[in-house]
Amino acid sequence: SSYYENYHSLREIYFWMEEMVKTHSDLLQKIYIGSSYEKRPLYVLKISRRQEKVKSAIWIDCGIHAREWISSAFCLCFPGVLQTTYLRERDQTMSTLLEHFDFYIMPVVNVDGYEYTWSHPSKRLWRKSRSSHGNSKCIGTDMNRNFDAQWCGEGASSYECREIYCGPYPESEPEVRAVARFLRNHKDIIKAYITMHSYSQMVLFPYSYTTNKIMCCSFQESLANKAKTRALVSANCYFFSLPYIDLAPGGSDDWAYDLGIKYSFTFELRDTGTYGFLLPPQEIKPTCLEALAAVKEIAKHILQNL
Ligand code: 0X9
Ligand code: ZN
Repeated sequence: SSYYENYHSLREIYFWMEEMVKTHSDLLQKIYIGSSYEKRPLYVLKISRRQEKVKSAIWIDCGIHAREWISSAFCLCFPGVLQTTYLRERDQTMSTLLEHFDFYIMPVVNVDGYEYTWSHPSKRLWRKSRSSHGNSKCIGTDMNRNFDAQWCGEGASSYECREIYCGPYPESEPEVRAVARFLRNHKDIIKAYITMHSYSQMVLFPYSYTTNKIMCCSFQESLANKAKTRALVSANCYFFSLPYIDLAPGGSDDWAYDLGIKYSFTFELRDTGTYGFLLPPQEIKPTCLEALAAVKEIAKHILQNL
């Protein structure tokens, strides 16, 4: 099986990024955006057909939650697919999209947590960062409760030991701060914010911090229909939906939306619970292809409505 049909350790991912930018220096750049709590570098890959003009961009991040390995697998396979379909076979949609958009891909946001799930087999289901603040009893902040969007309101916890701990203050996590700073600095060109999570096979849109439905529903419906008929290459259904009945403030999607990025989505990739976070490697490729198809649909929609 190919590189993209397996999960990879952080070491391998760093190495892969290095190799990718070396091999495709005409198309890929690696941007350092900061360092983690445990001082690991945070990188974003910029995919860009070198052109004179400043282009619009689409941001995709992966691995906000440590245990959601399929998320980072997506962020690796996207450039991988590009390498084959765009460069070799001249995929028409992809060429068109690359003519108009740059892509910013961040393969692992929560590098410390990801490493922890790999190096401590008994901690495979770790979710949070690995930071410790003050003399807190427990380690880790939920990065998807740490963004400055109704931070630590109902649906997050101010207790350090909870899985949904919001941290001591908004952007207390250096990884969250790095992402937020990058998005703030590029908010005029970034037209879509997409964040990959797992699991449940849904595409969520703001808000999660209030029950107000802001992006609902015509765009979502048309996209959902397209997704059903075209985008989803497998039989798997992704439902577009408002997140939950339960509130979940401090999330990156809501924050990006309020920053002014009107197309803001959280993808919950496969599966629906059979394997959950322990999704078998055989499912990486189909998951990647169906999510990629949905990303393309979003990009096409934005292009038509720029
Ligand atoms: O609760 C989350 O952070 C996400 N689900 S997960 O199972 N991957 O943890 C959903 C995020 C939805 N968006 C916001 N809460 N803003
Ligand atoms: Zn998640």
